[in-house]
Amino acid sequence: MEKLIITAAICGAEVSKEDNPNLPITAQELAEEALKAEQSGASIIHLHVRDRAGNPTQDKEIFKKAICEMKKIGVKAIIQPSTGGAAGMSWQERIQPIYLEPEMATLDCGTTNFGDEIFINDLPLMRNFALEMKKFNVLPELECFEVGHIYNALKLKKEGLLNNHLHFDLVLGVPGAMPASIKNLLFMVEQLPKDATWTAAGVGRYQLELAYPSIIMGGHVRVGFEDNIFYKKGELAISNAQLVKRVVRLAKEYKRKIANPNQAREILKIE
Ligand code: KMH
Ligand code: ZN
Repeated sequence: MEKLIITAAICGAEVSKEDNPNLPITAQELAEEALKAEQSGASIIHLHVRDRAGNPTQDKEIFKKAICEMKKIGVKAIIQPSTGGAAGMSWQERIQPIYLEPEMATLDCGTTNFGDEIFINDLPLMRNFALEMKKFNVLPELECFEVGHIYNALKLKKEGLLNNHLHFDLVLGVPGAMPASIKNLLFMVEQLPKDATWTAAGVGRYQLELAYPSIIMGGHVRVGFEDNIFYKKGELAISNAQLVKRVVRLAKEYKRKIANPNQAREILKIE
């Protein structure tokens, strides 16, 4: 089995310091959190950023500041900005980090209910994002919140809008979207092309529950405050690194080795 890529989704757009005071917000906090997550075993940092008030933003300059700070303190992990931002943002706002030419970025593969909101990703938006990512040589992580989203991604591939390697993130457990269960994960994995790679991201307590089957099935794992702020029931996580370390321990039990950032690049065929 190939080495395990652990993604740390360190901040997200929906969680606040009131929910978990350990949430990183400023460029410096994000950088320190990313470095600790990487030192604990993460090889991808999925990145959202916040404005001065702590609200989600897709401002290119704020992304730039956080990424520069990360590089400055020695983060070697793949930095993967979000192009999802927060529900309700315009596509023009969301697309901004692509123009920093990161190695990777998310590409959300379909419209979905997102709690009380609607997260809009129609095909014209997806085509536009895919085209821009192709132009700037950014590897998309194909975010699928529903099984039909996989087929939207495959449609983009058929239309020639995606690079050769396909990497999916199967996000299960968002309220209003595909519930998190091993059966649903397996069903989604069965729809993927054989040569694709995939990560599972379970929301809330399902973060841990989906980590086990992903490790065994040869997938990869995403953890972090974006999807889950607890270490266990009633106990807030103290850091993203704490959540990463638990996955490393699990992988060890299953004899699955952990990919370092360059090994993750190899697996994802990032040049
Ligand atoms: N915040 C969600 C509405 C992504 O990063 O691409 C979208 C999201 C997905 O987080
Ligand atoms: Zn995200």
